[in-house]
Amino acid sequence: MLILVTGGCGFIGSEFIRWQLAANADARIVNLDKLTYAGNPENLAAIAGNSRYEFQLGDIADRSCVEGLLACNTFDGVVNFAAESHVDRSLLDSGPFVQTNVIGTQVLLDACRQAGIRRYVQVSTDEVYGSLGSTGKFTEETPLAPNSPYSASKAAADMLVRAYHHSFGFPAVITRCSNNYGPYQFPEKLLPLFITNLFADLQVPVYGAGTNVRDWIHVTDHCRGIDAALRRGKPGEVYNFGGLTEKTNLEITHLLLDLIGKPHSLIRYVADRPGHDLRYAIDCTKAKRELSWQPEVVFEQGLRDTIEWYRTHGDWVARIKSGAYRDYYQQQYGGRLNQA
Ligand code: NAD
Ligand code: TDX
Repeated sequence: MLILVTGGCGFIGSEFIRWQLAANADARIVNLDKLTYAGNPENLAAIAGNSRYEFQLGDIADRSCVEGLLACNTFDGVVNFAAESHVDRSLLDSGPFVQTNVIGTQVLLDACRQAGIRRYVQVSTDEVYGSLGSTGKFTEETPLAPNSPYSASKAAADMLVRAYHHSFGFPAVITRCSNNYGPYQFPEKLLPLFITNLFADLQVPVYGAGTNVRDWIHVTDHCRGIDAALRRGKPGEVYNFGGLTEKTNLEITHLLLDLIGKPHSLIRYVADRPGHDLRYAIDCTKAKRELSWQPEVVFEQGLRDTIEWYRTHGDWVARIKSGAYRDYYQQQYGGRLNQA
């Protein structure tokens, strides 16, 4: 199976590629990535020489690039991970979010439709549903009510995917997942930011009172779900994935402090995120019933393993923080970075 993965140098996309190549001997992958600040080719260093893997530098919003790639290959499926993914950045400047998450998805959909792609997965998020109160869970029928520019751009992309299926019969499925954790996550998101700060004896900034609730899922469970949706998903359908692990941000923070062995005085309460969604929780009955999928990683063990990964990959974190992975890329790909 030849799969076009977009955004494969990011956190979840790189896990999907590593996992796919290891789990499926017939899988071959082309990874189209623009290498934004979040795209790190070092995440795929372990498989860079694999004959079943190919990297292509490019932007999903660049029509000629995407059409050219689809003309040169006969893909059995496309998985669109490429996105601006950080809510706080979207509050500072929503422009890149609309450009990649909305325009990029539209360009990709058009090109895939023209090329006759037969399986397309749009990797979306539970944040498109908005915020829950203290009870209830998001189902695939929950109306979309995105609250941040990030989630609004993801919801717009979902609506385009839905419309391409409805209008043209384009064989797309949408997956909506809760908060991922695991290795290789860019250290701006809650878990890797707090873990790496604590290793350096720095304070951890808890937004507001820390009472907001997120559902946490290990990135490998998410990737197994995406693979199931790619291979067994029904065109036009939406599938929710979650980790069945709801925690307040303060619970997560205390857990990290205790597991890493640092004093609770390192907690620093800071101004709340504007429009901060209170609670996310996922009902993934449909994925269980129709895709035979369920989360497998136990949160406490997954968190311990993730902390250990960051402990043993201090050089990876240091290179990200210094921007040095761009030098690595220049060495690997002969300076084509400037074309991005
Ligand atoms: P990430 O920020 O770690 O990686 C994004 C990747 O996309 C990077 O490699 C980046 O270079 C690439 N990219 C960005 N713009 C591009 C463009 N225009 N063309 C080609 N490549 C581009 O993101 P992530 O956390 O791995 O998330 C991947 C996907 O999963 C996103 O669509 C996100 O919305 C979704 N998602 C994430 C989570 C989560 O908890 N992180 C949860 C649910 C859904
Ligand atoms: O410094 C922080 N302090 C803090 O209290 C950061 C970075 C976050 N938080 C809070 C905000 C959220 O309630 O922690 C929670 C998690 O924040 P993020 O890691 O930024 O994730 P979130 O905003 O929940 O969005 C994530 O999950 C859904 C991903 O970034 C999205 O890409 C995904 O779609």
